[in-house]
Amino acid sequence: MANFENLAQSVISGREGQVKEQVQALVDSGASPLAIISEGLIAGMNIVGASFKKGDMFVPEVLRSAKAMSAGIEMVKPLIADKDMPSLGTVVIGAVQGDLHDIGKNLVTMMLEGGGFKVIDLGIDISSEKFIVAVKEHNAKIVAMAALLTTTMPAMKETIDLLAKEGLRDKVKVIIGGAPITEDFANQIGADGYAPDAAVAVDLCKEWVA
Ligand code: B1M
Repeated sequence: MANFENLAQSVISGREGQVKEQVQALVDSGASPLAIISEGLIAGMNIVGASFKKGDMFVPEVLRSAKAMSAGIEMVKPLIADKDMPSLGTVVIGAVQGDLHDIGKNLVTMMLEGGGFKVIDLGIDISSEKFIVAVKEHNAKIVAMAALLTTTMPAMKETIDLLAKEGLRDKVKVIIGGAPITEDFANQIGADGYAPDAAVAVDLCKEWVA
């Protein structure tokens, strides 16, 4: 029988087909779409985040869980008015200008969505100007930048400087990450935070909106 706990468990196991069946059964039984998301899909993903942080789950498993969770969310989304979708706020994310690596960024995106954020994923090779336009357009609370190359790290500072120039710096928090990024570098360029992995990124963003 489908219940929220079983659904959360299927997300944790990354069983997309099972997630879809259970979501459908819950919808058919009259369960609230919002409860399906928060008590089933997101609840499962929160456990995945915690296990990943402890080193009990690894990147491929997390990606599988995130994909299963997203498939479930896509099924219930049409049943919920946009304004009622649970959201902790909007995060604008992208790989900075010159950087084409997106596996880690995609993982962070999925984990943030699983954590209850609305995420605008701008993609790769994103200029400072594009980040600014997106922050304004989506009234974002958080800007999340990823860089995997030492040569693209300076683009993070350029975006932070442009946020300040546009009078937006006090309105958004900036989180940065990616393999070559360190806490020291984040401090040096004036970011609000750094996360070594996707689970810590979600925790930090949640702290900021609490
Ligand atoms: Co590239 N590459 N690559 N590459 N690549 C690295 C990064 C490199 C370290 C490999 C090496 O030489 N050992 C090296 C960089 C060296 C340096 O700058 N010091 C490198 C290079 C040199 C290059 C090219 C220049 C190669 C060339 O063409 N000569 C070129 C550059 C392209 C460009 O970006 N302009 C290039 C190209 C590519 C591919 C296209 C082939 C491919 C990318 C495919 C894709 O992303 N769709 C690729 C890959 C796959 C890698 C490696 C092997 C793996 C990266 C990865 O996806 N890791 C990488 C070597 C390595 O890192 N071991 C390498 C898995 C991923 C889950 O980890 O992204 O670190 P990661 O994400 C982590 C954390 O960092 C964190 O969370 C994740 C875990 O939870 N995190 C964040 C990531 N983003 C975050 C954002 C946050 C918070 C946390 O908040 C916003």
